[in-house]
Amino acid sequence: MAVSFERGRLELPVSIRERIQAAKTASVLTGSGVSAESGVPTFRGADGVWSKYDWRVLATREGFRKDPRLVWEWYQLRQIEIAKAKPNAAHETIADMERHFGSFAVLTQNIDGLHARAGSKRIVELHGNIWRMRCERDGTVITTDEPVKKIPPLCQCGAILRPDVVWFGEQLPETAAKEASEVARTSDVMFVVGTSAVVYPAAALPIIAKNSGGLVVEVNTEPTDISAHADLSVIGRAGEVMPVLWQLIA
Ligand code: BV8
Repeated sequence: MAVSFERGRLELPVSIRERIQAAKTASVLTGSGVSAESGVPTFRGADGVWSKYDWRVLATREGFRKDPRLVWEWYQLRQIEIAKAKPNAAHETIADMERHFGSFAVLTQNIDGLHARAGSKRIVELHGNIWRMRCERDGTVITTDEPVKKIPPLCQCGAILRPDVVWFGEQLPETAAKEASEVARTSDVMFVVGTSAVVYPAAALPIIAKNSGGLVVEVNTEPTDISAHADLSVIGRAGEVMPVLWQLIA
């Protein structure tokens, strides 16, 4: 069922509200759309990142091997942008929601760290984190809180460090993938916020939740590939919808 969020008003069906209020376990799957109102660009859609940059060059291991400097320049640019961004009302509402349910997890495809900055505690980072870099030779992992200075950054073993993110064609971190599937299987309700649901295996998580008997509530500015599977699909901006939706429930 699709409902639109007009002039700050949301018609939440009683059956949906009651199922969420009765939920013991809950999860939120987020994509770049949840950070859009914080000024972080999304990937797809009209002026998305992939309409300007070639993912084969910038978001694959082959691209990094070919030109680590270029890839680091792109991640440095994004670090500078993300450093200026602040969590928005959607991130803050999701942090509030965690305190309400017995068991709660944020499953994010985002690498911007904004959920943690908003106060969320249990976060499964499916695609890594832009503030971490790692050495593929000796396993060193370095966390920074400011944009990388020297490009490309070197490990003390001499090898070039890479961003600790998941590129296309790379497996998700095993622990994150396992935990996310377990969370999806056991969620009485999964909120799916700001993702186009085209990138797998993350996009399969709402289907796993649905097939396991969970309620799926989507919040997006437009319909997506999983809208047909959602019990409720709210068309609106996450930063505006999430606080109102949560107020109707909590
Ligand atoms: C894997 C890096 C096993 C981090 C990203 C061919 C070769 C190799 C692999 C594949 C292949 N074909 C298919 C695959 C699998 C591939 C895949 O799914 N491709 C898709 C595109 C078809 N997946 C993978 O490669 C994954 N690994 O499968 O390993 C394997 C191994 C070998 C071979 C095969 C398989 C790894 C995927 C991770 C890729 N990493 N980025 C970074 O730099 O950020 S991709 C990128 O997409 C980000 O991670 C991002 O998080 C992710 C998903 O995008 P979204 O977050 O959903 O963002 P998007 O812009 O798409 O959508 C935003 C949504 O928000 C929109 O719906 C919009 O309407 C909405 N919105 C906008 N504003 C708002 C809003 N909603 C609410 N409020 C708003 N204000």
